[in-house]
Amino acid sequence: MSHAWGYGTQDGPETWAESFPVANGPRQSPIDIVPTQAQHDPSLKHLKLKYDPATAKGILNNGHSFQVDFTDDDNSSTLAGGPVTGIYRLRQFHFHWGSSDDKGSEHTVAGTKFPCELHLVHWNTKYPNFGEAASKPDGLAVVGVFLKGRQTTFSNFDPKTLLPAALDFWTYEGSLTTPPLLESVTWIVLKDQVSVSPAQMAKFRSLLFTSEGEAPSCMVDNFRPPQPLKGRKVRASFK
Ligand code: B30
Ligand code: ZN
Repeated sequence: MSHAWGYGTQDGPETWAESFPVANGPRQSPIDIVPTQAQHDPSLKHLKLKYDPATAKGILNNGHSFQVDFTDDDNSSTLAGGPVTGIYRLRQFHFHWGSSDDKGSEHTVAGTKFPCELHLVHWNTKYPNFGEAASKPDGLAVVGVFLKGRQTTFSNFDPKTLLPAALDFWTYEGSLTTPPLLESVTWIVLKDQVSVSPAQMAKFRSLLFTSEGEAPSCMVDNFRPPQPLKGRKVRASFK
């Protein structure tokens, strides 16, 4: 599918507010996470992620990333615990990455950028479907995982294989990081990074933003930079 927005100079993050004024809203994402400013919250539950690889439907280049979609008509693949109440169903996961290893993540940690960031997107089952949930303040929960290039194997589509061993996280109230930038996301950003091989990063960077017949443009630097915190508190699940 194609969009009126993108990541270029003419249609990139600096221009999104013209069509999506919430771009300047009170709870926009991503943010720079400053660990020394985050407050450990002992009341945060441990994060429960249950993923059934059989629910993976297919893979799609959506013109701004690639995403893997999941069937979400039952609770086969879910997120619970952490900062959220109730059960959230996995809808899709996708990535944001850079043209080189010195950038690419959306969230940053004390200013540090990572080469890639995975987003596992879930919706609150107190709403009837993803579309309804996407406009509610507690409608979505996205788990963010930083990826760095390292010699390793990057196996299959079981989302669990995309996660670090420990699930220590930071959490804050934010938004979608692409238009429509809806302020409906409880962000759960994992502290530990996952390694991907340089060959895998090269494959990400060889995807195209463009459709057939257009002048090819590599899909790189598809990230929004950190947005103002505007008084929000970031909580940490760990000391
Ligand atoms: S993110 O995790 O904050 N980067 C959406 C979900 C998660 C994030 C950003 C956006 C989302 O659901 N957007 C609306 C649906 N999209 C999805 C698509 O298939 O391709 C349509 C759209 O934007 O208008 Cu692109
Ligand atoms: Zn994303």
